[in-house]
Amino acid sequence: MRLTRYFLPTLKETPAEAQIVSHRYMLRAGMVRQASAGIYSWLPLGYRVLKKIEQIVREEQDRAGAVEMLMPTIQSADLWRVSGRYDDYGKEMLRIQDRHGRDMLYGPTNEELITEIFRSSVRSYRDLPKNLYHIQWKFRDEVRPRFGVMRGREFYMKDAYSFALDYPSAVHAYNRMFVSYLRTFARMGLQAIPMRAETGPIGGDLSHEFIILADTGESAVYCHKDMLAFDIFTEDVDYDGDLQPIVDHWTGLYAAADDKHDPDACPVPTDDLVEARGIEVGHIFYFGAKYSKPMGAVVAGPDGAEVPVEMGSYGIGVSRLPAAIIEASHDGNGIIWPEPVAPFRVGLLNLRASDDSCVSTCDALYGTLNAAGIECLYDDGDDSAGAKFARMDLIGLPWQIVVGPRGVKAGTVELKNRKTGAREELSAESALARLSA
Ligand code: 5CA
Repeated sequence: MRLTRYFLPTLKETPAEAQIVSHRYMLRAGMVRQASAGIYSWLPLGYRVLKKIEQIVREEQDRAGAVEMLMPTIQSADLWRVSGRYDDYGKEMLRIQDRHGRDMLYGPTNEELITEIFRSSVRSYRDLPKNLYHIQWKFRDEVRPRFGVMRGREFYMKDAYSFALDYPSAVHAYNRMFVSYLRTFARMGLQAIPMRAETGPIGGDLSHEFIILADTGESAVYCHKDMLAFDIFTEDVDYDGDLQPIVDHWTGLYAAADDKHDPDACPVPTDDLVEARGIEVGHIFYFGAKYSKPMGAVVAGPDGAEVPVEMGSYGIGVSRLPAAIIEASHDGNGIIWPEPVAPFRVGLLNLRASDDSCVSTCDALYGTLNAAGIECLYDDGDDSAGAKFARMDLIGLPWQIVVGPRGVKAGTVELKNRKTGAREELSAESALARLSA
């Protein structure tokens, strides 16, 4: 992509309303724009990151055996009256009336709708287990939307819903999502710590939040200090096999979110307890028959008797993740994207757009990068070198190839690694070989 054709409205000034670094950088790097309180437009650069994150989430859900579908954003209030949550959900739910005076709502989550879909189509235990997910916009009229997309009112969530015949197979479904979350966040370069958590309006008694430690995190969290030394989980897993040992390993040490932490009953000695702040990037729930029972989602078991299905739900804050990743990976000059979620892998900088030899070197490199499928943002404009360096550092692409008149004469370009800051003078061919490796 040529920068002169792109839409990258970066800001020099730090926006006054942004209190945390991810919000500042997302605004300054031209990733998002606020449309109204807690509601954002995703500009091209931010949208590329969102799509990359969404795709990683999708691949790991599919790998774990979940099946993708799409439910609407607007739901009828009727189903929510059956589950009892129409009143329980309170002011966070955005209620709407259509022209016929029917009560509708903008879905804050989808337990009711998916249970209804399941109920109307599945009758026998032979069709179980199932896990259905979608990635869709949600709306919660948060009292305090803040920190940009971190706590929005409209936000993008992956929500999966599992259906099982009995408790053991419901736990297996839960474990599948637990393990797939470890892999999902690891692929984004994040160390997510599973922590025992309250279930709030979703319900149930077994629940884990997946937390990224960050000073700016909204949640106070507590865990045994040895959890911080756990290796990021990248193993291949057999999702049909016994996942309990993996879950036991990750839940064996104390880790709890604020609402589950009781200082008087904490089993960890003070010296071993880490008190920190964290960002909740995912939350999984097992809630048995909380929805299936009132909504009549039953199947005939092996003995012919009807039983309500055992359910769980599993959320990932897809639109929160770009901000969480920035909180975990930045420096004073800007964002440092981990490669798998970077909007482009390479930034190509022509330091002298008026110099024919710089232009031809850059154009050739750009062509080769495109042909090799290496995503490249080519700064082909005529800003000063300083402005180009600052912008590239701000938007945080993992690699920069810098082409200037002196290097072109000597037959070299500069390859810079954004994360380490390491720079190397080398031929254009060697730079390409390095990126293709
Ligand atoms: N139905 C369940 C699981 S599908 C559910 O809604 N869970 S949740 O309420 O915990 O939300 C799932 C994830 O969405 C959270 O872990 C968080 O990462 C993200 N999320 C929740 N509220 C917001 C918000 N206001 N802004 C951005 N992300 C949010």
